[in-house]
Amino acid sequence: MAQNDAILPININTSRKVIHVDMDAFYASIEEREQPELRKNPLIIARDPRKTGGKGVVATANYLARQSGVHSAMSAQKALELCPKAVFQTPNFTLYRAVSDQIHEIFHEYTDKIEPIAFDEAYLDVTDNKKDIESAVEVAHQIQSEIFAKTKLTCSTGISYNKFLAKLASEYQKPVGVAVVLPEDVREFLDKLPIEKFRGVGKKTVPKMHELKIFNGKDLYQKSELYLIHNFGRFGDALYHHVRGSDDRPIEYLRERKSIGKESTYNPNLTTDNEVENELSNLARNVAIAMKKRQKHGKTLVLKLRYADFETITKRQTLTEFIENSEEAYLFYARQLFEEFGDSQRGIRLLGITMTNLASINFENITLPLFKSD
Ligand code: DCP
Ligand code: MG
Repeated sequence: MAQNDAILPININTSRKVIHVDMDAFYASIEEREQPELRKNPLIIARDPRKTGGKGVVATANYLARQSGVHSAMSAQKALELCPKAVFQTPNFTLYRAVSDQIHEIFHEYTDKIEPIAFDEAYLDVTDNKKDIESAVEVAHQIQSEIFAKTKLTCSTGISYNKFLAKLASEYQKPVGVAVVLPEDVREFLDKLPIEKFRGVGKKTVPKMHELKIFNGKDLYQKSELYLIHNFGRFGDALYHHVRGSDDRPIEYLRERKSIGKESTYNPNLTTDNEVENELSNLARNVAIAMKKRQKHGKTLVLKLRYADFETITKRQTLTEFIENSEEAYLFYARQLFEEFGDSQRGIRLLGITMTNLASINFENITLPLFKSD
């Protein structure tokens, strides 16, 4: 097929700032942190094949074990043959999940636009970040330092203007790497990249690439869009764009709720403290249910009330600790605010309780139950 099909200009959006974070030898590093004596040995995270009759696969291995050729997804038996001196450690997913939550909390200090890929890996869109840091490289440095300070674990970060390049960058200098791919460096960076490093080019595609004499980014770049579509279908089109440094996939983040609340209007108006107490209790219960559903707790409770004459006031109570996530605790603080600022005799047409200053509940910041245990 001809190589000189009409070249359609492609628009490359370089305005975003994307960081890809990937923890180094994640499970293995956590186990080494917990048991420092493991560090001297090749360490394989898998059930010991000598105890399972040879079953099981390797989740990951520390860098020492990797020197013997051990890698993720290999059978544990094969890993043992390659590295007989290795220590085998059964994975502890509860612990890894908790560390993952911890690093996500750090990400959230910078942006809520987080797309998790695995326990230890995420894309962050820091174009507009919460700390107003102009440089994405600076954000990446800060995240890396903070992760290390809080977890004693290292990660690698890649920074660029899209996901495809950011991920390649994070792999570029692993471990403990920070690599940036700027628009002006894309050509040089991708030209020399082996074809198997391109996203989606796996074991099955590599032989076909080689058949077509495509060994690296430079070879790929020479091929026309039609040629690549002809040979690889839709994936060929993606490759055509990627090798030009174009990738418009957004960071697919879950929108985090900034607050969780419930309100009700009353007709006729509430006119006694008893009625108010009952309604606050209903609202507190519903807020507690909604908070539990989203696995959140918060430090601020906001009481809203609207009087018969439509005057509306909101009053808040902020604690230094997370407020216990229960109907009793919410009712306690809402009642306190009402006693201080409310007046049932004026007639109340609306009440609301909202929790803000939210965080995800994890093992580190869980509040001890002061009101009751359930
Ligand atoms: N994992 C797994 N099975 C796989 C691949 C990975 O159970 N086939 C787990 C173990 C890893 C974690 O996911 O620790 C993260 O995967 P990575 O591919 O990021 O590997 P590592 O973090 O272990 O090493 P690297 O330093 O190469 O990122
Ligand atoms: Mg990793």
